[in-house]
Amino acid sequence: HEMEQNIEAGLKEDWFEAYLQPIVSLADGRIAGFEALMRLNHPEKGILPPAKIIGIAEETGTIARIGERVLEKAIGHLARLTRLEGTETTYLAVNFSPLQFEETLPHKLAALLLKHHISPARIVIEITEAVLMLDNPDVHAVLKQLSEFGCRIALDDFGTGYSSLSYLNRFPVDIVKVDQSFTRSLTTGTADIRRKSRMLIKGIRTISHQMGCTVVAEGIETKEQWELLRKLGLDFGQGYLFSRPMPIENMLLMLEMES
Ligand code: G
Ligand code: G
Ligand code: NA
Repeated sequence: HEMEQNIEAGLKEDWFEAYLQPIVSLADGRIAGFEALMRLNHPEKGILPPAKIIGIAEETGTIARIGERVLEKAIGHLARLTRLEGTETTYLAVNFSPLQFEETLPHKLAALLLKHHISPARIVIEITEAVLMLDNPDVHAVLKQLSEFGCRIALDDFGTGYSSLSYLNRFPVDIVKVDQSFTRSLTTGTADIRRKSRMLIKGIRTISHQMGCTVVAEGIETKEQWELLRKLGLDFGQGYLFSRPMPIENMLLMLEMES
């Protein structure tokens, strides 16, 4: 399989990168954190489609090695951003596949954080329902350990799964990420669809806040969406309106120009 060969070569030749996308406070647009997004940058073929790579890597089991590589890069990037900003207020969110919750993960993460002098409180572990649906006691134990270590847990793509709500009281979730389809339906489709979307988002926000979670909106592409989500009481947001995911060098340049 061609993609499997690309993945193996990428691991061997160090072509995997962690792009960064800012997560902003909806109140004032200021950067609160960054989400790391995996990219496989092939020297001849360019950036290969991440969703496809992750799908294949989850089937073949290489996702654990890829995840570790991306985590390493992303934490290195956070250390560079911290040196530029001179503060330790921003956080780093990293996506994790179900197969990455091995017993050794907390220890490996702790070692990386120590090496880069980063507090665990600045790390957000992004998982989807797929991780929780496994209902695997070992996975739960690792999540609990990470949470006790001081990392926060974010539930990604919220509202699109089978039983999103039921996970909020059974797992140590700190952050709810409202799927980008909700953001899109706020400003597209009939007036009735848009009104119902506002009600759904408001409901998710109320439940999440009552459970002590902060709420992040995904896929914000227009000022109108930003304004609506802010009025609906969501805390943070990310999307092309603020910035596309970009390599660390571009992010450093952008932040330097803004300061
Ligand atoms: O950034 P982009 O939209 O291309 O990402 C496509 C999908 O891949 C998204 O669902 C995203 O959550 C997932 N993804 C991106 N980076 C990682 C990663 O490092 N690990 C895992 N498991 N998934 C990732
Ligand atoms: O599943 P997750 O939420 O991690 O997916 C993030 C994906 O969404 C990434 O592939 C990222 O590139 C993409 N993304 C980020 N911002 C936007 C946006 O404003 N619009 C769209 N369509 N995709 C976005
Ligand atoms: Na994510």
